[in-house]
Amino acid sequence: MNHSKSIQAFAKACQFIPGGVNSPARAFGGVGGQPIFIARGEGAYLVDVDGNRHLDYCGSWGPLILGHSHPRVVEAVNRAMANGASFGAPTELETQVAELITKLMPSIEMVRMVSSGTEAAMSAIRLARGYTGRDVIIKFAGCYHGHVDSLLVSAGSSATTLGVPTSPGVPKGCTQDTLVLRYNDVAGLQEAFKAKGDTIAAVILEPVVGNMGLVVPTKEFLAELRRLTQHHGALLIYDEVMTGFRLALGGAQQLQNVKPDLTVLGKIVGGGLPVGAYGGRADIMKKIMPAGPVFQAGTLSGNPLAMAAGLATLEELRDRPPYAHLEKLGAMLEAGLGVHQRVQRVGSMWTLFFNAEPVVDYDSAKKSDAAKFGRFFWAMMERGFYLPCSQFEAAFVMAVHTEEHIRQTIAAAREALAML
Ligand code: KE4
Repeated sequence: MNHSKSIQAFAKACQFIPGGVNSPARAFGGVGGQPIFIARGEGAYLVDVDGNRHLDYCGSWGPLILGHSHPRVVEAVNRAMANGASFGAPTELETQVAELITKLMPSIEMVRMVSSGTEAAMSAIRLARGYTGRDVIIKFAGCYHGHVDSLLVSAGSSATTLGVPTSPGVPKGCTQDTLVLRYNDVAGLQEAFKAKGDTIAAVILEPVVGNMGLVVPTKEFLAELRRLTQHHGALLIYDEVMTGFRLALGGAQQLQNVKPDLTVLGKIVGGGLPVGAYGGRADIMKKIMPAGPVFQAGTLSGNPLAMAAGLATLEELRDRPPYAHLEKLGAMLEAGLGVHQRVQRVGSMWTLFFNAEPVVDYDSAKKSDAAKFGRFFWAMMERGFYLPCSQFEAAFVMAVHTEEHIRQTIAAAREALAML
């Protein structure tokens, strides 16, 4: 596969952009080589600047559950653009998106739009502390909630891929109230609440983890988490930036039958445009300014173009739910790849692990052979399949993928694995 134009594009980008990319997750740091520059997306495919077509399993890291350039989304954004990009004043479109979110995720009684998952997580943490009057936040090693100072501790995703799970530049003061526990560790959770229960403002987690690679919570872990937070007056925050509207129309909380106090959203809720959101119980959300004293603001929060893309995406998912199709394709892929390698999957989120053991937390995830994943990544790339460029990420089946796509992927993976 010829990548000469991508190589030129990367060299030029590196003159003006740190590392040549606007997010380290795209830097191919976990797989070696240089990033491919994309010219356009077409349904299930990416077309790069050298004209190579790639069957896409990254989907912009999750937002594009409907596939690239979905007609309903393109039409909605064009219509919105014709009316003007942004007003710095409220529009009815924002209310439509907010109302639809509350219908699709009943635990969300009120919701505030922001412009990224990071901003949503940061705001939810501030709100939890403002509402409870407490400071301690519990997160889990390997989970990633965006580059929030207070949560950039033992963070997954590209922080792990590039070896900085706790970043320089984050002062101790920002993380002194962040307690990092082991995912799926019920005893650790019980000890933490026994020791600090009345100081804990909230627990935030990925209810199905994508950022260690795909890790599934045990039922006991989720049940004890809900029981302990309720008992100690701490808030349970579900970070559904990746799982929201992906694992079910109502997200992981619908699948797990858990009612979190706050939910953090991103990715799909923006349909590929910059949207984050946080929402939950009305009594908590009413603490957010101007209704309450907890400050949060944003020039482009609820931006009309982003709202149009998000609304079109959510309405399409409501009108023609793709979840049975996504489950069927995901199960096909798991069965086909699982013969050769460990595959961990929930619905359309999956990770092929180079790891002899089940991956249940950050320690077990880090035992994966990331170098071997890198060789697999490039072997699949050369065969026309674009995977997330890290062992510590989830891949995504899109609604526009077909059974034939899955068969082609399994055949290519068999070949690629045989030559590693
Ligand atoms: P953003 O700020 O990137 O919109 O969202 C942060 C975030 C929050 N919570 C979860 C569960 C997330 O997965 C993310 C972002 N995910 C990564 C990929 N795993 C985004 C890719 C990137 O950083 O470029």
